[in-house]
Amino acid sequence: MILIKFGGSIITNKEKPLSPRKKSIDNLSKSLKKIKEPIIIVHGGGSYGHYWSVKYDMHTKEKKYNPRGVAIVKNSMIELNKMILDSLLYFKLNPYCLPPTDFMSGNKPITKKIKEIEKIAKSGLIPVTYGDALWYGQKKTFILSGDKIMTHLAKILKPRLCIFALNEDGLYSDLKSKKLIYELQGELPSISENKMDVTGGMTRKVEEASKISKMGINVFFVNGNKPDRIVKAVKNRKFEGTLFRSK
Ligand code: IP8
Repeated sequence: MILIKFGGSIITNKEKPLSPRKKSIDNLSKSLKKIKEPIIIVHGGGSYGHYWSVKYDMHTKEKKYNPRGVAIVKNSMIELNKMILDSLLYFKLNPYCLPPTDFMSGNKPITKKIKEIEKIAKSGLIPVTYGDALWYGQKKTFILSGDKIMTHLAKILKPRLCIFALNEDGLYSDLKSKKLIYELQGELPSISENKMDVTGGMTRKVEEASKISKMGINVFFVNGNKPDRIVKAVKNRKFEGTLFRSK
């Protein structure tokens, strides 16, 4: 089984609020058609969830309860999710929408529910979930990142490979020269940040990838604008991106 995260910057234009990148979404869907193994998709918030989280100031003060913000972030994620589902359906794939409330109780994953996701994936459906604003008791909410979902799912389901589709070729050792890091094991590179990203951007991704690779699972950062690279990695032909080799 393969876990794939569609990063927010690949499915939306992060520079412009509420702007989907429909062509990129379609290209990703089309290439997934070539993967015969069961897959689970997680997607990020991009200029939908992150935009509203910033607008409603939900990213700074963890303790401030903002029901209006929660409602609006959730609604925007459903809107973005619907575009992904529509695209997968158009390319004759069978997505099965799973809002994270289906397998999370507040900020805790529900093991039994997550195990069910594997069964769904193996039954010919493609579970699709996403980062979201979640309620977790009394007047508390938090933004659950799709990257964190990847770690929760990987820990319980032990997929063969985790893929993060980014808007870059992978991780660069130097941003100016864009020198790609082909392989990492253990050591974490330093990362530059994107301000719109309320859940921690590339730093968070690298942290989660490193946690997953320590579970004995290979993690691959790949350019989602070149979805054939995803297919090649799944088919073990070539890793054209950054591979966090499992430990
Ligand atoms: O883009 C965050 O998910 P991410 C989703 O995977 C929201 O970090 C609602 C901002």
